[in-house]
Amino acid sequence: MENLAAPQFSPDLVRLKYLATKIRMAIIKMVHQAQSGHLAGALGLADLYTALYFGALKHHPFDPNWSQRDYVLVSNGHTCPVWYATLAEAGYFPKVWLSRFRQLDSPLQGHPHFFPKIQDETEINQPVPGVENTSGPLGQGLSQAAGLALSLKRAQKPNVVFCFLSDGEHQEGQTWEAYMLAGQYHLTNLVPIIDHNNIQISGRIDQIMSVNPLPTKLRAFGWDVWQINGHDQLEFQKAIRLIKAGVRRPTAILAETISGRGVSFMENKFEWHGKIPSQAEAANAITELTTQLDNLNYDPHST
Ligand SMILES: Cc1ncc(C[n+]2csc(CCOP(=O)(O)OP(=O)(O)O)c2C)c(N)n1
Ligand SMILES: [Mg+2]
Repeated sequence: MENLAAPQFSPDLVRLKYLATKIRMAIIKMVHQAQSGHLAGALGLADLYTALYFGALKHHPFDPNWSQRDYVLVSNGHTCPVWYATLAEAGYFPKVWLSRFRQLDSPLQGHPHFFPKIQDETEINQPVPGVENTSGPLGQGLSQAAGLALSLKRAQKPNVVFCFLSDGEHQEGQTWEAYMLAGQYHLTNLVPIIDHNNIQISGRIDQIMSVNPLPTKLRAFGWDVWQINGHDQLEFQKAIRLIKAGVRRPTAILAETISGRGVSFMENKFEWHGKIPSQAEAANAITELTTQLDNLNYDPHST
């Protein structure tokens, strides 16, 4: 029987929404199980991560170091539940790893660690397939990404470097040094993806120390800015396609997002930046997400 509640989306979009909802469920489970971690930013980024890894990115999950890949670096490391859940969903490593998030002997630490190769016998030093940089101290990731993009450009390599950043990180001076360098060296192979959710750890960004207007500031540093709805996955994929096709100046994607997206009682509330849900809250969140999944009426085995 036809599901009358099912929204009318294109088949591609239904698949992306299905994957993003599954990833949100994994995020809730990981943080609740670990009794530690960051939910709001991770849930808000699920649509962007899904759109990137399932359609826009040049990559091979089974060959993470493929020389022609696009690189993904993450500067706002506390949002890593969304990165780990997306990498697992894409096939970079087994999903069972997610259940050991933030455990002492787990490769999936609370902030991502990059190991180029196994350092010693201890499990914690295993590289996480797909993780290309270490993060946690905010404000550093764009410098890592700009250095990588500059070296790729000098070697005349075509790889593109994506870098996820939070809006809170734009309160850090080092972020602007990296924009300045990339503007000066015309790094059109570097694509910052800014999570503009207007929350940080203890309140609303515009009330604590506003970073706005970001487009005006970025343009002054030699950048073009594409402002998108961070939950419109097809708009995001289109922006990436156009940037990859060639741009006049380095171009950043400014994604307007809703923190906690997908769980009604977490949306737009800075308190959920790093709060751990109770048993009842986690169960309610999973119930809401399950309803969203059911309403999509998507059969993952149909494609
Ligand atoms: C250099 C540095 N200072 C402080 C922190 C602690 N901290 C972790 S997340 C965070 C909030 C920053 O805001 P944003 O990254 O926008 O958070 P979100 O939108 O994901 O809640 C802070 C202050 C940190 N990780 N690194
Ligand atoms: Mg923020």
